[in-house]
Amino acid sequence: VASASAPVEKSYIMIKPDGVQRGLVGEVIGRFERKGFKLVGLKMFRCPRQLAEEHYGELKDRPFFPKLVDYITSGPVVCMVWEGDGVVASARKLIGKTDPLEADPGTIRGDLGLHKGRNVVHGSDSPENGLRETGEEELITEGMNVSVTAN
Ligand code: RTP
Ligand code: MG
Repeated sequence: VASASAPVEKSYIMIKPDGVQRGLVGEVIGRFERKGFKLVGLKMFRCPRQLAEEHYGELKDRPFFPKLVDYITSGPVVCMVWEGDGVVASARKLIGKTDPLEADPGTIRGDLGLHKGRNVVHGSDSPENGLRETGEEELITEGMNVSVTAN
C-alpha cells in the first residue's frame, strides 16, 4: 500500500538555449501535454553559472563540462516540472538518446536535433533526481480543475 505522504513522481524538464532560440518551446511543451502528464511548474530564466555547475555536478570531471556549462548559461532556458506516475522514464523516452543523431525518429532529439552539445532539452534521469531538481516552492499543484466556461 502506497503511503499517503509519498511524493508524486516529478521530472524536471528544461528546454535548453538552442531549443528556445530555435522557437521549439511550443513543440516541446505540446509533446508533454499530449502525452498526458500534468504541468505543475513553468518559468523562463537565465541559468546562473553556479546553478548550472550544480545541476550537471555529476559530470564535473568530464572533458566537455566547461563547454556544457558555457552553453547552458548562454541564453534563456524554459524550465518545467511535469508530474505523474512513471514520468521520469517516460520523459526520457519522449526526449530520446543524448546524441540526436542516434535518437530514434519520433523523439524530441531524434526529430529536432543534430548535435550532442545542442540537444534541445534536458530531462531528469531518476525519480530521486527528479525530486532533487524540482524543489517545491514554485510548484502549482492545486486548482487545476476549474471550469473553462465563463459565468
Ligand atoms: P541531459 O542531462 O541534458 O538531459 O542529457 P543526458 O542525460 O541525455 O546526458 P548526460 O550524460 O546527463 O549529459 C548531459 C549533457 O552533456 C552533454 N554531453 N556532451 N561531448 C560529449 O561526449 C557529451 N556527453 C554529454 C550533452 O549535451 C548532454 O545532454
Ligand atoms: Mg543527464
